[in-house]
Amino acid sequence: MFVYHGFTVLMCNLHSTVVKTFSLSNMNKSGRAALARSKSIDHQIDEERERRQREVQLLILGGAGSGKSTFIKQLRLHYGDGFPDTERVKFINNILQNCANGLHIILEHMEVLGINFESEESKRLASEFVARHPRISLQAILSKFSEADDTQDDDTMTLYSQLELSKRLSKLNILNPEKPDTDMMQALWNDSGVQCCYAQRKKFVVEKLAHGEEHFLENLDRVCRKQFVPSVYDIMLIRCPTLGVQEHKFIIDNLTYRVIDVAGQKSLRKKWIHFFEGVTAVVFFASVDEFDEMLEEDPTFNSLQDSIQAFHEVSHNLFLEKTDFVLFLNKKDLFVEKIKKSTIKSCFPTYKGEQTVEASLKYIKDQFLQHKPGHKQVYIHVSCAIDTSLMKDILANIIDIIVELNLRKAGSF
Ligand SMILES: Nc1nc2c(ncn2[C@@H]2O[C@H](COP(=O)(O)OP(=O)(O)O)[C@@H](O)[C@H]2O)c(=O)[nH]1
Ligand SMILES: [Mg+2]
Repeated sequence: MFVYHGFTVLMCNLHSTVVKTFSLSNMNKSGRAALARSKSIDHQIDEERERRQREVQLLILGGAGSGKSTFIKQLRLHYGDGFPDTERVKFINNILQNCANGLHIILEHMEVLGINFESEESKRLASEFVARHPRISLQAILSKFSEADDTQDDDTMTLYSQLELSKRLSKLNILNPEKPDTDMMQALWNDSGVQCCYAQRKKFVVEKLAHGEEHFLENLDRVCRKQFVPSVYDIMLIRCPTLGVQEHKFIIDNLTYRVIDVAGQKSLRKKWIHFFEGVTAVVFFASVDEFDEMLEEDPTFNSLQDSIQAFHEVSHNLFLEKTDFVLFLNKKDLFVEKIKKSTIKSCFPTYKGEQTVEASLKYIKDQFLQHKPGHKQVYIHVSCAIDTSLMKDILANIIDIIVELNLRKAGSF
């Protein structure tokens, strides 16, 4: 598909040379046929140019869990179908999986912290729950992903084959595991030992509970009801890693936006390059609250430093030389909470500024900007992707920028 675009551009150039050599006088039959052909090509080129002027392509990049898919959900809310009830109910299984994952983390920490169940019955139920709904580890998914991927020749990977890969993974039944038993989850959640452990969640060491997992567990009665229809806020809080590539289409003010959401895990980033051609703008996500966290895939590497490195690499990529970037320093809400107790020195040992939100964010912004090529325009937003009203304003601003970038691109045809 991308090769076809390249071919069309080449045709445009050749064609304009051909047209200039035509003379209308003393034209014979074959000359008239050539002129007709030329007109038809002209027409096709005009159509292609118009189509391209009406279409923009946004590539969403960034580390795992940084907010890329949430950004697309916000686009869908404000500029797409707005999540009618028939679509919302499709998220129920994801929400129950998030609850199950949260419960797993709590059960693990009951052992770590030496907390007992209220009754022998709960203890038995916990073992049954763990056996019936084994924990889906990200590492297990990633290794399955690379197994399925091994058969692909890296140089020939196309959008099509990436989608094929997603399909194959879904057949492995890792991404859509069995629906967790709601009665079991409710019984466990109501156990006083489980509640006692949950109350001590700030002490969790093996893995912290995600914001969404806390929210869904605290609303377990509601999400387990038969008539449950997830709210927009519920949908924004779901954590469901994107492993393949998802393409979303939006039509906004006569412009078609093709938005490409890719996997963010470090081991899958080598695939990003396959989507660089024809991109109008890259929207790059980084979680600013990760300044004191290590990568799940590589616990020796700081997550925010990893984001800066990935930003450096893509912003310097030759395929994206003329592509402008929108940078989201996301999860400001979690950052604000964290900065009350810790400093960004764990990520930037030479930082000498104050331990305030403003000073720390300014420093982080500067770190990213120092890693971009000098000529490249980078539009920065400090954001909270789950906040629908804030995102409404940010999206309107981004759409203005994209329209302008597209006009500039059209001028260069
Ligand atoms: N508290 C908070 N959570 C966020 C924010 N942005 C995304 N999340 C949550 O972080 C998790 C991962 O987000 P997602 O968009 O799936 O990340 P992706 O891997 O980059 O696509 C989800 O549970 C989101 O609800 C934010 O700004 N604040
Ligand atoms: Mg995602």
